Amino acid sequence: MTAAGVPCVLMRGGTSKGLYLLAEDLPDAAPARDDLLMRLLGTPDARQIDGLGGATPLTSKVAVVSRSAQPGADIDYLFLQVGVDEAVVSDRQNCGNLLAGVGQFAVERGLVPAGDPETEVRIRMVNSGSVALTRFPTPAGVVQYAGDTAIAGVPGTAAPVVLEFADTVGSATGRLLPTGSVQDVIDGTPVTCVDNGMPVVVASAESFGLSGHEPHSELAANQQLLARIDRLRIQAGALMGLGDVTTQSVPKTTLVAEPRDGGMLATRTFIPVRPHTAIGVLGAISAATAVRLPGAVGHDLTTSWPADGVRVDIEHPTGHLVIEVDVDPAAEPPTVRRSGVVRTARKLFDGMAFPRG
Ligand code: NQM
Repeated sequence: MTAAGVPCVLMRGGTSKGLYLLAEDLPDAAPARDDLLMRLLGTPDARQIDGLGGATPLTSKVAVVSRSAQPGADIDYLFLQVGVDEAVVSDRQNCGNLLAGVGQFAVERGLVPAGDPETEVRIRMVNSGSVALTRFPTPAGVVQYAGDTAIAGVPGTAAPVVLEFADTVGSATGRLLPTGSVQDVIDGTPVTCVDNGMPVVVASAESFGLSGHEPHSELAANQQLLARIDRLRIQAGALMGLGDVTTQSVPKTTLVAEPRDGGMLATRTFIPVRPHTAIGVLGAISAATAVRLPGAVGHDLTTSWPADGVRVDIEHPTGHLVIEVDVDPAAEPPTVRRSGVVRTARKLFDGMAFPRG
């Protein structure tokens, strides 16, 4: 007998891909919901051969969307990171990439009305409680995915999706500097642990014997490096108040270095242990926030940055991510006024998905 189908959209959001579902189409109880999502994506299995997952953390993601009851928000977006080879589903992080498709999904499912020529949707990111604003083209009230905006890591072009963030500080930990220090030393490695939308451990590539410009494949093949990253982030997670993060998707680790390609900061990011082919949106915002703070690891890399500038051009293994982060590093403690990014998204499939029985 075939299990009942679940209505869902498969969408690329930024440099990630995942299933977008209405909360009302999923079981209310988290264990039953997570079990269903794992059966839809084909988890646990390194190839996710019997499901819709793409066999990497960046393509094993879910957005659960509903109308919001919170004043100041139109819809609620719960992000769930679904394991690939491990049977885990985590709600402990945001995803700024899947976020890029949430507004369009909400319009197409009738949760919010479309404007003309564009629509703005205020999205409560349930994982952290903060509200993001998304703006995308809807000429004549119809979502337009095609456009001429290119983002690194995605072939071709698509319609621009503007994302603006506020109140991202302490998304998972409650504090911008969750260890209480701007710099800590873990196993002899200086780190800055930060949380401005994503808990991230920032370390210098040099302290790992790297240039920070290695291709993704070289990092992915370096088992010693990955084991060291894992040890570091497990200890950092405990220091950041996240408890035992052994099976959790946060904190991420970002290694920083001098830029080489006209950007402002070179990065190599691990999510949480596998290397990222690019860098996450909120991960980038957090890493850029960290290096702006005097005393932080990587602050020496920012000496040529404009003191009051908000635009940060971040180099990553497949190109650049340009973000905006407005930080007041002189405040005590340092404050973040706002941040933002331009992404694109594309609907790939809309229909019924059938979970493994
Ligand atoms: O940091 C990857 C991604 C992400 C998360 C990850 C993200 C973000 O590239 O906002 O988008 O850090 O696991 O999609």
